[in-house]
Amino acid sequence: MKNLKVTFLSILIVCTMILAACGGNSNSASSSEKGSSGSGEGGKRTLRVSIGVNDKHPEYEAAMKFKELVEAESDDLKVEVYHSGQIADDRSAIEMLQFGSLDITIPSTSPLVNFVPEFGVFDLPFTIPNEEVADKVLDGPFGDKMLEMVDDQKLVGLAWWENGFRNLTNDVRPVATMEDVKGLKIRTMENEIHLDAWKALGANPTPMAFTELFTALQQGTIDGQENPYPTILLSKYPEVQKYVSNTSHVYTPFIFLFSKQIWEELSSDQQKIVKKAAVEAGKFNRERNRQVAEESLEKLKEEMTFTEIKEEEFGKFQEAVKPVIDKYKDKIGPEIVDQFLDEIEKAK
Ligand code: TK8
Repeated sequence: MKNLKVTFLSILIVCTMILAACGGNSNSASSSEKGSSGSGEGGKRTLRVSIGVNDKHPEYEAAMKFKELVEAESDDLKVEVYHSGQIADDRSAIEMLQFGSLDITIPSTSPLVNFVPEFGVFDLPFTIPNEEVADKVLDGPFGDKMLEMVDDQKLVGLAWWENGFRNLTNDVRPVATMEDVKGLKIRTMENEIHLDAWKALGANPTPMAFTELFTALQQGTIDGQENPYPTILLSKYPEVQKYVSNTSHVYTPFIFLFSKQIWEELSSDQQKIVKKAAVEAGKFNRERNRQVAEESLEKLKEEMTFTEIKEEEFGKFQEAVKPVIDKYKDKIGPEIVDQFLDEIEKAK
């Protein structure tokens, strides 16, 4: 009996060693056949893209555009798009890229703060005033610098896509003033700046992955949430929320991330094709997202009670969150925050 156990164990060890030698861990992102030259071996490969929003969302449309552009340019690269967090929520998807068990994810920048604190600059409320300014800041030197900043985290930042301006919905009361926000149990992304901002506005915020949000709204474990109009409409929040207000309290970019480990296995031609497609699909995404945001607001006004927040009330919201901006300036990096605010002023 003992001999049998020893034989079995030695077979097991040998198998593991063989597997390790050919680097084939079962959940490696994409199958590859070694071949062409470049910065990596290149060869045939299927790139898996993970996004959290569903297949009705403009981000999904753009991910399919990315697939189309890559497959048109390359015979070796195939792209598979997984929506609705089928593979993972934003934060877990970023971790999978770091391990090389997923190729691409295009999350909101807010969960990325848990990996690169400087990205908190995009969570400072009431900073970017409109989409034109957002484009100038993201497509300028500041945007390039922030894309490079993920490098230390085994990630490659390739392009800026758009989630958009976030607006509050809830199921308790219309929100026209800060007074109306008091005590509302609001879900925020997993991001301490958002948590502190909503605390400063008098709400009772709780962090949660996007994949859990609809169920939490449905079960009433939370009163409300905040997202751009396309996400509110296309995730069917009018079915579980009565009130929506144009708080537009922060602009959230989507960032196109690639696993560094896998990136370095691509040939330089393949890297060029993927980069070009990510940027082009990003432009398509922003345009399309703005169109859908306008259409979504019109539909939301029919399906929910829409409350317009008055100019003077916005001033009170901005005043209330100022201490949050001061509090996180050091954590994010004063130089980064100053450059960001300068770029915004220049772009206005
Ligand atoms: C989707 C999320 C979503 C974000 C959120 O994965 O979590 O509320 O706005 O778009 O990134």
